[in-house]
Amino acid sequence: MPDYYDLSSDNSVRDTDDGESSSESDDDHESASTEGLASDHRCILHVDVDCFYCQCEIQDRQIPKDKPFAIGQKHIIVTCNYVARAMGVKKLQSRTAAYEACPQLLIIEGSDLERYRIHARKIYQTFRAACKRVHPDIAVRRGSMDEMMADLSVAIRIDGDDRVNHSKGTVYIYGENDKESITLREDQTGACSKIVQEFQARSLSALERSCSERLQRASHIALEIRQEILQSTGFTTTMGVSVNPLLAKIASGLKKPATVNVLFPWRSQSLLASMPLRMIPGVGRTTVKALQHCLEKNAVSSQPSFWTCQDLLSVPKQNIVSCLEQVPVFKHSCEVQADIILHRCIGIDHGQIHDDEGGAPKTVSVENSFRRGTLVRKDALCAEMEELYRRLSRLLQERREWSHSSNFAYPTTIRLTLRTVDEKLASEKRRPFVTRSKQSSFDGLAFMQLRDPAQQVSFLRMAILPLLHAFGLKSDAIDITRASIATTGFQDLSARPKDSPTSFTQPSQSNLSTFVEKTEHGKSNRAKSRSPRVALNGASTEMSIHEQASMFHYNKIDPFILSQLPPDVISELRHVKPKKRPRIDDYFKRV
Ligand code: DCP
Ligand code: MG
Ligand code: MG
Repeated sequence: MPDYYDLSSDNSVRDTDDGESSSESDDDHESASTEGLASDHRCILHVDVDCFYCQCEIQDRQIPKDKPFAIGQKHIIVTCNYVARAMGVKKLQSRTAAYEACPQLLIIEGSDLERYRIHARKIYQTFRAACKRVHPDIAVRRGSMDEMMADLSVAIRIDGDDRVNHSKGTVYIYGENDKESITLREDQTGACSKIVQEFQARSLSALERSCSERLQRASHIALEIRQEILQSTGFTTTMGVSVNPLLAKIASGLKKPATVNVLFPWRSQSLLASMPLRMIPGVGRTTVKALQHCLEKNAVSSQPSFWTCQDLLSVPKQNIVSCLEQVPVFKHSCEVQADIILHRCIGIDHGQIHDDEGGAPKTVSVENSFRRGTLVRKDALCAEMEELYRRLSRLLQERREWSHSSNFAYPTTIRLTLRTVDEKLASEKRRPFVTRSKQSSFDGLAFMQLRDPAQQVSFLRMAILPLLHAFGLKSDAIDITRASIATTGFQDLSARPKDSPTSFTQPSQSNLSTFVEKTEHGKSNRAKSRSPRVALNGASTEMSIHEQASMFHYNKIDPFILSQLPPDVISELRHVKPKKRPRIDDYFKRV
């Protein structure tokens, strides 16, 4: 499940008002008072596009809306339309299981994400523009490809706002009926909670009444925005409205598709208690694995098929902290992380929506995975990389569309990540993989100025080959299961001095010689490159950017890799013009 805000920079865990973190007894977690939750004066909107890839296909290929169909990637289906869901097909199911549920299911191949990304960008831009029209100070942020959030608080006026009367459509408010039945499903694991809740009528406190009024007004703004997205892009979306990002996201999953759902915080407790723990942002596979031991120790039922938030809340906090110490990324912040997770389990989330100023991705990356034992030679890896260069080049051009000319952005760092099988770990681990990364500076400006796709590909190749060399792989004794290339550090380089675009800026020697190696657990070890140092000796300033870049990179290439490249590529790299074929006259001259 994607996160909506970066946990690592999450400022959400302030010490709570009552200083609970120091005074709390170990086995008595704070319970969220409904008054406390209602005192969060925010109105957060979370938007998720309904069966996103399927709607893209309906638009691009005119597939009939009533046909059950799914999008396939490798051996699974990543999503399916709501017609197929009504027949029992589920997201992230194996193809076989999907066909069993619905034999007439049409599966469309969806490995090429390019079209989906373009639709996603249009939807986000429409959403963003709609929010800014409501109020220019609304902070808007993109989440995963089909998700976005906005903090509508600044736009909520209680007095003199007649929006409620004019907006069209209905809003679903969880808990308005005496009895509610909701299914919460975590897609990755298939964990599924069926929650049946009876609500007793009770009068609301003043704080709750004011919160209820604000959220209902926010829901009418949401209806208008939803309508605008539908009209401009043709996509239906489901929206969740609540007092914080966590509850807004849960709200958008309550009733799908094409609805606006409001979750009042005082009605969230029973939902959260039975919710699969994996649905809490920041609680992924690794975290649950680390918590497994203490969850089992405190489990009420002997063998639950999945853990819920309630299960975690029954574990003493100190035990949770000790378990989190095993997760390398949490090692130095396990106390804080335990608080974040426990707070989220009771619906508290102080995470802010920071405006992303247009939503251009911070990283553009491509990756491919391979079955174990199939990519065992370095030359085969080089061949596979060619496809990644082509895809990355297309994506970087596409990202350009996100940036307006005023903040035209260029990547300044390139990173190669390889996941290899470590035979030494094979006896102890089911997944004996080691993930390592190498990165170096990248002249995004020079790259973006190349217009010819073939030149862009060779530019990327030249940037990646030294990194590949730095891995020190053996030529015929490797086992790669995943390769990815990422470009990051997007900056506005258009402000460079006027003469710069025509001259290749040589990266500083320290940048060139330093690679950052990252282990699976995110540790960074600065390591000296093993590639030879070279300078742009004698490179003429008259040379084109591409020529200079290529010359520069050519000298850095591992001789082994060079030997694997086709002669035309080598000559292109060296900028050695192919020898003129001798003509008959030449022979006469020699004589
Ligand atoms: N996706 C994917 N792999 C995953 C999860 C999702 O490729 N593990 C893709 C397919 C989805 C898209 O991302 O269409 C958005 O994911 P959602 O979880 O939002 O699923 P949908 O939009 O398809 O369905 P829903 O209507 O439930 O939101
Ligand atoms: Mg979706
Ligand atoms: Mg989604």
